[in-house]
Amino acid sequence: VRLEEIELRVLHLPLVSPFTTSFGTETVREVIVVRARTTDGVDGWGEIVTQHMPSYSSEYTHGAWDVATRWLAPALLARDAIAPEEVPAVFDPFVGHRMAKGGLELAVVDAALRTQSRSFASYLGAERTAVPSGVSVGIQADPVALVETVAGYLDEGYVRIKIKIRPGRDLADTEAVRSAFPGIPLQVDANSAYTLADADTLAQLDRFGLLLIEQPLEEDDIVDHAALAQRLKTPICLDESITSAKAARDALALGATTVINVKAGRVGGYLEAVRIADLCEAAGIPVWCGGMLETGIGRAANASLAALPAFTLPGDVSASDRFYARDIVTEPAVLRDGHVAVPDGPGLGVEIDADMLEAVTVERRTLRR
Ligand code: OSB
Ligand code: MG
Repeated sequence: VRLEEIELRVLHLPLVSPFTTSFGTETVREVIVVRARTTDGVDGWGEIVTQHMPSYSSEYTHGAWDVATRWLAPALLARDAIAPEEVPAVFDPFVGHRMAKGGLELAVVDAALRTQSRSFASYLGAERTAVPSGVSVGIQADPVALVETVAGYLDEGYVRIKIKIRPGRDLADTEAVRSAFPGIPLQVDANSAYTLADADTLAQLDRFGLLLIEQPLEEDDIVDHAALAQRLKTPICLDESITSAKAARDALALGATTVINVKAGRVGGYLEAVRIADLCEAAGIPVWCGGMLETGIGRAANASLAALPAFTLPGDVSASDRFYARDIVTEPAVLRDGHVAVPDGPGLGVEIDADMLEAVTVERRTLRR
């Protein structure tokens, strides 16, 4: 495609309930939406999944905004024409900022695929038409409230529950959910809140028959994760640490992880995410699709990614209404029989709700070639 302009918007989307993790509480999802317009007037959409603060990773909204408007978008607009597969090379001179790169890449891919009337799912190699849907449940006021919240999601049909934990809110919370729902597929996510010194506490999670524990230690604690893996029966699944296909290969080689959470934003885009899925599939490592409280844009893209054969565990691909009363797309993801449908229309297969997009935009910038 030949790009005419790139528009970036910061959105503030209210959440239906506060989302609490070991790193903080969010009540409004601050996120960046990208629109890439071709010289033929076709719009492609992407989403930069940074949050307000650099707390999940070093990236955050206005850091992404700066690098995208100052460096990344101008580099795309300087190209005469560009194919989706060429985007990573255009971004290669700029170190890091993977979420910013991933969101811009998605907009270019979407524009190209809409031009060709081809779906994102088929472009990625998806084989399923719907994906099993798990839900990520934030830390609640107490274990009783947590059990109530989980019961609500199970009633809706979610096929796998993930609860957030942090020091002091781990064993009792997990025990409460496990004893209320003995048979459900259950996993926990620590978002880097522990150190190797907590190994004894984390080993006590073994008795709850968890599918996995997600990212107990810090992003660069690869060797410590390998040491922790020796002390746990519960499989370790890295999230924050897997920043690229290379990082995934290294973590697997060192025995730091036996399951991988793939998030396109964290690894710099969907093309790199597919590479990670491919290498895990070749190594016999289970993979699932993580989430970053995506709007309908990223949610459609995640459903397509999760439909690849390598994705053998249910992902955090929930219905839009788990987070938002109204989405910025006209046909938000819904839960049906525990599954979310994989869009099959051109590009991401969703249309933007222009009124809603406008209503939640708090900042906007357009760059032209
Ligand atoms: O660690 O998976 C995570 C949300 C924001 C940042 C990090 C994480 C999460 C989630 C929510 O767990 C996943 C979702 O979008 O449903
Ligand atoms: Mg996680």
